[in-house]
Amino acid sequence: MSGEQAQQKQEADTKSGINTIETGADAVIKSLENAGAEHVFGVQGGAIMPVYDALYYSSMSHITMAHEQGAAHAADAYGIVSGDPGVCMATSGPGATNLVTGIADASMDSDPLIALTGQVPTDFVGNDAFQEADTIGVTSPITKANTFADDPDSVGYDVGTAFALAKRGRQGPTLVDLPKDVTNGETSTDPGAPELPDTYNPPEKADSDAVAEAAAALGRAEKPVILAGGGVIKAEASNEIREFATEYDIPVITTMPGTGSFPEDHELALEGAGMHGTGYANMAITVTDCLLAVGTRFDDRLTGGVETFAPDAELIHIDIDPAEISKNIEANYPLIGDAKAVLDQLEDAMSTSPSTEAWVEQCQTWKSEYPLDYAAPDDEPVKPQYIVERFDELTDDDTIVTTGVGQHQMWAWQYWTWHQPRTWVSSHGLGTMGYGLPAAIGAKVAAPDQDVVCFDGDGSFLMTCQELSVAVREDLDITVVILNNDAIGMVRQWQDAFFGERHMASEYPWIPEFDMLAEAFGARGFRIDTYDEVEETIEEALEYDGPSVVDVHIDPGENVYPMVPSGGDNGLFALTEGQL
Ligand SMILES: Cc1ncc(C[n+]2csc(CCOP(=O)(O)OP(=O)(O)O)c2C)c(N)n1
Repeated sequence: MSGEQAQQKQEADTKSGINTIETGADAVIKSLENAGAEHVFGVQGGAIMPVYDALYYSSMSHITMAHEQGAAHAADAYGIVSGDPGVCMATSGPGATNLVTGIADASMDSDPLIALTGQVPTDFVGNDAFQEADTIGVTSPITKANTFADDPDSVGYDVGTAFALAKRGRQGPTLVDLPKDVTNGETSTDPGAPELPDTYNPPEKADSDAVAEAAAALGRAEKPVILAGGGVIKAEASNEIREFATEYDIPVITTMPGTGSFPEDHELALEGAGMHGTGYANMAITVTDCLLAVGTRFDDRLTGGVETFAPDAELIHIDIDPAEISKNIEANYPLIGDAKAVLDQLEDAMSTSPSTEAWVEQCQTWKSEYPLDYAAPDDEPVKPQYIVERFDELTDDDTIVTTGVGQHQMWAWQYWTWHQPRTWVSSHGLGTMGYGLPAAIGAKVAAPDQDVVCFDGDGSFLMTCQELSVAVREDLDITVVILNNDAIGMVRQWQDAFFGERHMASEYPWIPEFDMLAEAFGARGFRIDTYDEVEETIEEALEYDGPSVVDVHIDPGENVYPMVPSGGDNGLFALTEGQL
């Protein structure tokens, strides 16, 4: 190392942050630092190199991912766990298009994320230059806002605005496309703290007359239910939900993104409703006469058929985004505003308490009639539900769980007991296989003191398993549990139920030995084939201080129940295939 290199290295190691702004790239990094960002997930490449060069002196750490999709999912999970936008970065062309799945995922789940993409120099745009893609065009439908930076003096503001927009109001992904001449261009402008555009004023409080009417409707109800969506967690309104539910004795159902917003060991918890929700949640949501829905977009996996969804209920819908009101389900009492603020308003406006004693008792009866349950005979392969339960019992309540997409995701959701917000990190709206491992990396970076367990499917793991190299390099203590059924099981389950058992392209005649694959990456690998091996292996994997993979060979024939078929009636959930 030359003397100059050594001095540079020493300066970079002090991580003092950007002190002097000389280029657009410096302004980009300074803007992120001003916003309080601490980590960037990304992959290098030609058009983004000036920005990476500025990162050399930054106080932020950079986690080099194996694939840009991994960078976007890691940043997305970081945003879910920390509440602050996760930052991902990629070069132009394939770097940017590789981010697209992760950005779309964040968009569907309203997760705070900022993507910075390199772009060819402005003069080359439109010439089919090397690694040119129309990133703005491609990401317009899947970002809350995206900007083509056109001036070194304003590029720092563009990044600050994108950061602020990702976090404020209805959260979501934003993107700034950074042409190389702009990031290389001279400027000395410090963008200061991130600022929202003057034109963006997300609502805070709801109209007070509307709140009074909603409070009166709730006071008259005999069978009220609270439906807590992802917006409750995003708005930090979990305490308000708990206080409201407890004060008025109202059972609480959580949507999948709302998981963790209400503790499932509470007697009023009915857990999740919808396609693979609990029988008791689905009974309650079908029979309720007043649904207080908070921060939910009434996704079709939750509602089933809209005609049969909560057919007898008056709907009070609290949401920060007016576009969600009556989009899928007609709202009788729309309350537009921040979930936390509006719940406070509603609480103040309540003059009568609903009398819910008989209703709560009815919900308890459903709980005992339709418990989540599975059979686990000794002479059959290990059941996935048992593995989820044992991990739950052997870890702390604040353990963060990430997942891929498929049956394993549903078993993790159903059989884990959720205690806290920001511990369930999954791909809900987009349903992205491969989300689990990079999400575990992002979650661990956001919360280094919490355990992180990723439940994955063999198919989902194969989509992003290269990110294991990152977990090893960064020495991240995460445990990946593959519920391995030699198949893309959720597809196989649907083929059995709806496609005459024709297993077209859903079974894997050969898959890698995942424990050995883990070891090849430098992680610890474990394998479970029988119940006898479960306890000791789980303990060993959890105790290992670094990334580990537990390849659990589960019963390949196991299916997820309860199930409401797509577009079906939640009240007619099936407990077995024969009932579908
Ligand atoms: C990227 C992507 N491709 C395809 C699908 C369609 N899909 C949904 S679930 C599923 C099966 C997932 O298999 P696996 O990860 O092994 O989990 P399992 O269902 O077996 O638990 C598939 C293919 C998807 N959700 N995401």
